[in-house]
Amino acid sequence: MRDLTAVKAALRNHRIELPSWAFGNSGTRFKVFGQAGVPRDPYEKASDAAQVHKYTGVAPSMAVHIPWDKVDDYGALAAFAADNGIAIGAVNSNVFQDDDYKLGSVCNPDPRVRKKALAHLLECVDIMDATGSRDLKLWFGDGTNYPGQDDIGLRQDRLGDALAAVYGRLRAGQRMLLEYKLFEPSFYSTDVPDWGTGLVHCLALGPDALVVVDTGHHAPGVNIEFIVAMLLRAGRLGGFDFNSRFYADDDLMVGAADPFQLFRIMHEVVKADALTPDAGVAFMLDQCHNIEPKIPAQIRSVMNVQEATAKALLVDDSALRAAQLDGDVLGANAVLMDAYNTDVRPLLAQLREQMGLAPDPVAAYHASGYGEKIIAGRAGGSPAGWGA
Ligand code: RM4
Ligand code: MN
Repeated sequence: MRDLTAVKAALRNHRIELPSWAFGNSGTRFKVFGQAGVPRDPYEKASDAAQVHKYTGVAPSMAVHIPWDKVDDYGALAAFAADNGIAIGAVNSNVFQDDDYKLGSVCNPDPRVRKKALAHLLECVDIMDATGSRDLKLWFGDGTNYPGQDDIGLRQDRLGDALAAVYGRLRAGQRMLLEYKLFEPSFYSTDVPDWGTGLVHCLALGPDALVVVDTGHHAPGVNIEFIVAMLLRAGRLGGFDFNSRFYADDDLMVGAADPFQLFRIMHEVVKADALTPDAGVAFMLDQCHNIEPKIPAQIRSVMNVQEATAKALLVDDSALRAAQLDGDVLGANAVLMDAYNTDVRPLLAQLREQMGLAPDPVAAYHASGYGEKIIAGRAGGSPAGWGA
């Protein structure tokens, strides 16, 4: 059992980044169910994200997605966020929603389309300069639907060229986070389908190119914590896009489908001493709240990450190591399960009180009246959404 003061200090310093798109309307390809009070622009998204930070104390930044969060003056957006107690975090590119990208973006066989996609990625770096963001997060929907449709190797060459151009444009202190996803929107081949492909590209680029693990982007049954351990060993884990899935890329609340998996992932992070902000792992949420209210869902998600992290911090490392070295299979497993089965909610409630926060963030949010205020105040205009 770790020293509880140290556990609380680690939880207090942990930072979780919120996605701007979680506050806008979202849905499936069947239907987007609009909600009342949804932000109409990135400023209102930042106000909502600030609420999540206000009640959790550990979510001081909001990632943006371009062009969904396009504004005239990114410096002004960053200043507005700062006035509200948060920062603008990772800048996410979007090269998957333009008619030109039907056959891909940076891997497209048409050089005109590749050039257009690259220009967008470079524009995202300009935005980072203005917002002071450290991370550029790249996810490509590129791929093919039919065998023979395009050349797998040539597409990798095109990808490598684009990544090198973007990497070369980064300034000191800026990083490129490359995300992989098994399938969808492409169904036969995806150009960055797995962590191996991501890592190969990052290794070719340089030390500021790192892999992002989106927990919803694997085949069912994949041992995600193994991937996390391997990327940490290689010094190439740039961060997480946390969410949970029952089937494919469901983008449900992290910790909802499989809290044990989240604990196992956080156990690898804690073992590698990668929890503190200076370790360089960005703990981001990438979720959509299609049927549930968005701000409380984000608060709940932050709490779920905190609970898994607290349990991971409670693992008795020396007992675990002793059992492992003894070949004590059941003993080692019992040490891990003891930590997982600990109810950490009282510990987290106590920590929040020590941080000057309400012990129950969801209840405190509901009591604040903010939800009613935005429903009344955001009546006109068009609600933000992901426009699919
Ligand atoms: C993608 C990927 C990206 C996210 C978008 C919304 O599937 O997960 O990280 O920016 O969805
Ligand atoms: Mn993601």
